[in-house]
Amino acid sequence: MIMRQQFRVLSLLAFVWILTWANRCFADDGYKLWLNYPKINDRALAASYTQQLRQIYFTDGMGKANVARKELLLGVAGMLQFTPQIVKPESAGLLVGTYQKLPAGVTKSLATVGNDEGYVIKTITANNRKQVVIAGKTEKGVLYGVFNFLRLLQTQQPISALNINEYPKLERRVLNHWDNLNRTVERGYAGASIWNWHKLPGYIDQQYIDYARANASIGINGTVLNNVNANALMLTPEYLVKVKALADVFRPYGIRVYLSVKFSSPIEVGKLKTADPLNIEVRQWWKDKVDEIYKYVPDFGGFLVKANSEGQPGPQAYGRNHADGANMMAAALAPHNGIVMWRAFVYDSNPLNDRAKQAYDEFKPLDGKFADNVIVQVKNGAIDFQPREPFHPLFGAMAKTPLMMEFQITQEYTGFSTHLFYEAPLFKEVLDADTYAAGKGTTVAKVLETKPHAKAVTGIAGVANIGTDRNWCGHPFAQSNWYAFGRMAWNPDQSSAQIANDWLRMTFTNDKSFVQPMVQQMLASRENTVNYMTPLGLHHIMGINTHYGPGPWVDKAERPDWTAVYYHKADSLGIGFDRSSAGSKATAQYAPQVQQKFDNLATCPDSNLLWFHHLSWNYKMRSGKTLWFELVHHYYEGVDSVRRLQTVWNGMQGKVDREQYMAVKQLIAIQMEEAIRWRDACVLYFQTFSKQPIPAGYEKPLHPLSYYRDMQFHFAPGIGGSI
Ligand code: BDP
Repeated sequence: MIMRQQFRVLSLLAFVWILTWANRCFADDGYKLWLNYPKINDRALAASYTQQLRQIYFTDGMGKANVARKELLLGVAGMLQFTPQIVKPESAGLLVGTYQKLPAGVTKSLATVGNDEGYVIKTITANNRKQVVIAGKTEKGVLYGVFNFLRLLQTQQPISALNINEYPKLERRVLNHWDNLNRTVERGYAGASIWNWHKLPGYIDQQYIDYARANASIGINGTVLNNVNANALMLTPEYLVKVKALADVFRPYGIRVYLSVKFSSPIEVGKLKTADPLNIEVRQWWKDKVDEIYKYVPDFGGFLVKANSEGQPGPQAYGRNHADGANMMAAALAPHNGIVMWRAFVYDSNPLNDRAKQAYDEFKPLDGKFADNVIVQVKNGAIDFQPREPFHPLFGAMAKTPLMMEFQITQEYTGFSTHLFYEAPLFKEVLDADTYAAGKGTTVAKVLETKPHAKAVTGIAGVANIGTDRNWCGHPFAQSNWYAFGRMAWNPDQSSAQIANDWLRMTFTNDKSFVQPMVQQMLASRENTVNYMTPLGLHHIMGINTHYGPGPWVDKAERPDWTAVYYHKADSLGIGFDRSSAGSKATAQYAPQVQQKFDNLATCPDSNLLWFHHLSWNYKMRSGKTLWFELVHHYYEGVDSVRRLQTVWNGMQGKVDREQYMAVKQLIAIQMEEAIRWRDACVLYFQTFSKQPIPAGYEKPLHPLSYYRDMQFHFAPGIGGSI
């Protein structure tokens, strides 16, 4: 008898062990992103959801192949572990569909939605019970509504009194892939390009479908498939048939395909002698090419163009301007409702006294000269996606031209995919910045949302951080940047904290003892990196070419504005780029209120100080410290904050999946090393000018400056080129 009992206990233990082991083997590798629908263990909550969702009604047209229906059922099966019954509207706890197809009795109790992509989710009382209705104006709206509803379940919100009315504030919410045809990704840190051009169009990878699902879940509705440093081959039938295959996969998820095009394509592909935008043959070539593209992809979105920038061909080679170039393509696209996203990231000629002024100088005179279907895509700041930049002056200067924001989701300048850097606060800082263009309160977000003319389109773009790494983005937390970009593109008013909170719950766990401290760490992470890389307004002091690691000493490059010394201007007297009215006068590109704020040392924020001013090492800061001391302090604070992050994360063991836990733990250790390297290299380098000691109380740098200068990083990732 005793033997038998012992045997039972032993078998039970073995069973538990096998389960635990199996669980480890099938650990979370991050592939499912925030669409991992784990079982809800809170019994009471699961029971209340189950009661509401047991019976579902889908309107006509939402048959088994409908992607919103599939996603909803997938989510319910995962979180609640059952398959709902599909019933008539009267018997349903949840009704899902487009307005016009829902029973009139139901729609009459719903508010109408803002636009074609909008939806409402409302709990109503009808047929003697509570019914939840997800109603979209169009099928796309329904899809977005379903994803929002799933988010409520994923984040364990009550659904008994819902009254949600949502619509996107910006129309074109697109990812820009800097993916090359040979599958390298320019500034990509998560493996190769997910587009397997060689196997397309015959082979549709499941990852394409999951990519579309993930994008739709956060409201992204467009994707530019290829690098802005474009290869003209993209426009040949060989590739267009592949583009069509991807467009067909994405269409049900409301995602349109766009292409980056090379300005010289008429020469390279069309064998013409010129690409002059005013040449009749060239114009005809683009028209014919665009007509051809629409035969493959009837809902093709349009072109993204990098011209006369970093060696890319453009209209200026023919004595024409950006508007001439953009309008030529716009004319070809207009009959199909396609658009041109023309980039303002230009700095082709001599940087003269300040590269930061170039885009404004070239584009401001063209305000109002662009065709109706052109939108000018402007990077968040005037230099280049630095950890911190003041908002780009063009946002306050183009009243007659639709402008589109370009953020960089991939972490080219913010630690590749090794550093935990949550970008939402960076996005938010720029979106909330006041341009004063049409008086106080004309924030950058408002500028983006406002249509300067009736036919204008609005939009926002993010340079994608996606690759073939199993977890898509390289760092588990880099997924939060893809996620946050989508959520903020939908509604720039959302808070970084709310988005972080949702993402953490959906990706890892609803456990508050995990979520709350990690929201704080995510929110702090942007400033942490600014501190150990480029505090007080410093910028562009990274390694040359690869942009990896510190390189404040870089003083030789093909062009002066590719060096670091051009930007920090450290000398025995002080440090910083004088862009004030007494210097390069870049501040004059802002509205007078903003200009004054940045010009005046009393009002210029510390965070932008050395962006706008060259100050002596002994300049007295607001804190009372000298500039030198303050600078050192920020570098050390940056490293200390990574230590804090490390401690908090170490305490998360057991709260999240082990594989994810270990991945982040190892990455933070690397981040720590790199943060120390940034700090030590920069402090030692700037010390050669300040000639002042590192104040007492700060740990000594690990190595002499020469050690950091001599470090080599062969094959650091992310170098692409237009191949
Ligand atoms: C820079 C990148 C370069 C891109 C360029 C761009 O280093 O690889 O081609 O931006 O946006 O930051 O065109």
